[in-house]
Amino acid sequence: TSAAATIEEPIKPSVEVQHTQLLINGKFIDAASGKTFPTLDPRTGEVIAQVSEGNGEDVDRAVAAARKAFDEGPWPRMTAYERQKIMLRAADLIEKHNDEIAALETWDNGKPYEQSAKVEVPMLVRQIRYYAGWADKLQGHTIPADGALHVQTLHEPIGVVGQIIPWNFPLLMFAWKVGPALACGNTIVLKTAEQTPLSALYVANLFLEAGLPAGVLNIVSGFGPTVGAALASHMHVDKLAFTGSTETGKAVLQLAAKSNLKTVTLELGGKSPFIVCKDADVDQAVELAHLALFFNQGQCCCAGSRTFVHESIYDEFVAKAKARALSRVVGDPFKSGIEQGPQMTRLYPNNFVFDPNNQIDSKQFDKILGYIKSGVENGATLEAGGDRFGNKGYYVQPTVFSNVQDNMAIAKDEIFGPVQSILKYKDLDEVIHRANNTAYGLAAGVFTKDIDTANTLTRALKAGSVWVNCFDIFDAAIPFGGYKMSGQGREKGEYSLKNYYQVKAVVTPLKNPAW
Ligand code: TXE
Repeated sequence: TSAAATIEEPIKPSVEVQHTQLLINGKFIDAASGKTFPTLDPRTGEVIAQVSEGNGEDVDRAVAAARKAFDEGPWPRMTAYERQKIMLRAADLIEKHNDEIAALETWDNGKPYEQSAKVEVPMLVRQIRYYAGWADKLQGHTIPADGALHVQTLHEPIGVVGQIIPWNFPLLMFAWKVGPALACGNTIVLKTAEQTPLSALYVANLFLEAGLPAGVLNIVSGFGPTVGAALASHMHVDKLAFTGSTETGKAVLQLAAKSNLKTVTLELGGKSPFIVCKDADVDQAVELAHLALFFNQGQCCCAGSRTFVHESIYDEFVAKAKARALSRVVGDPFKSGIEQGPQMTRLYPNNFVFDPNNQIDSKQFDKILGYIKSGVENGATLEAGGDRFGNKGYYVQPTVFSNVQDNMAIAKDEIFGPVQSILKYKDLDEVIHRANNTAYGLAAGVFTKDIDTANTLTRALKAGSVWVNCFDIFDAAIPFGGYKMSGQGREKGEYSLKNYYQVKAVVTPLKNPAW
């Protein structure tokens, strides 16, 4: 890969954009203001479609619809089996439209089409089926309390759930949020990221086709300070689930506290360590560390963005990591065999007038290039990459730094791009201390053949997920979430359901305690 490489004419996606309006009360409708915003193709910065731009009034309308669908039913009062059947039908429809949905996702987000089509849409289907499976297995307990009492717990849905999702995995974030909320019988108002509004609208329409009653799933596209903040501070939203930056996570938590104390779950940023031990097979470790960082253009909250390598294999590792980054295939994500597409682009949120020459806010792209510059200035060794890729769109060369020190910005901040920082360590206690010396705690990777080393590290690392000799395993049943400032609560798996039901204790005196 080189800076001089040119990106060819973009391949035309084989899908038409069908849904661009807000989804409120079972109908696709214009925003109250009539306003729209463009969503961009990160390959070129060109407009894919104009999408209805919601505001506080639309949030009110959507919350009212969700409120009605919850308070008057039928959704929370349907049998669990009925809810399950609707979710399973939706999963079947999503599976049937796999390729269109994948094309939409890649067009809007820039991730490789093969990743969308073979991994992410199938994972969306798997998630919905997984949660459908839970719908009829949620049950309370009977509790042996002191006294002549019959005590039981009912697990009841919380009510109207507000959900705010980011742009890096639009469909998977949709699945992680909507799946457990629906299984537990809640109704939803979801805000997609302004960068990637398209795929969720398409999939939501399939839920309607599958028989989801009106008002159960509402989608309000738009910007954070308007739609997102309105949801977080809404008095009739009972619970909020958010995935995004730590900074915005703090803001929504405050809005929730200042309004109606809705419960909040947060999945935030990270700076996850990937620790390569001295006994590791270097070739395997290089490949896994490469994937841990570069997957999805480096735009993963759990990216293994601090690669700690034992000093005895450091030089060999760096040389091989460099070679692997140089061989990473960057290009049009619709092309077969592409490993890395463009970075996400973003728009100005407020009163912006679209002009392709000067209004694109290439925030992610500029942020990444800024961090690369800081790495060089701070004295890290640039082994590979270091600049944009090509002369069009928002592609970044796979970049590798060695001799990275803990206090450098590239080792401390979430870059959210294809920039690997390789750090050297001497012994286990030292690397445990350094790996944990961060405000984040989302994930960690451990690469070793030694069971004792693995056991020590898995217990010592302060992170919500520790992957041993693997990384980025996102099975529907495995919980995911952050320690420290990486979040609150867990998504996926049985643990996620706790976010979406509340427990009612029912106490009844026994008339005849003898029985
Ligand atoms: O995040 P935001 P951005 C990190 C990553 C990235 C950085 C900035 O480092 O470079 O955050 O990305 C909505 N009230 N992650 O700016 O703003 C917003 O519209 C309510 C990590 O995209 O947090 C979008 O729907 N909502 C991450 C969502 O929040 C608001 C994924 C996320 O956007 C709001 C994304 C407000 N005031 C970025 N402001 C991860 N954990 O995976 C914005 N939003």
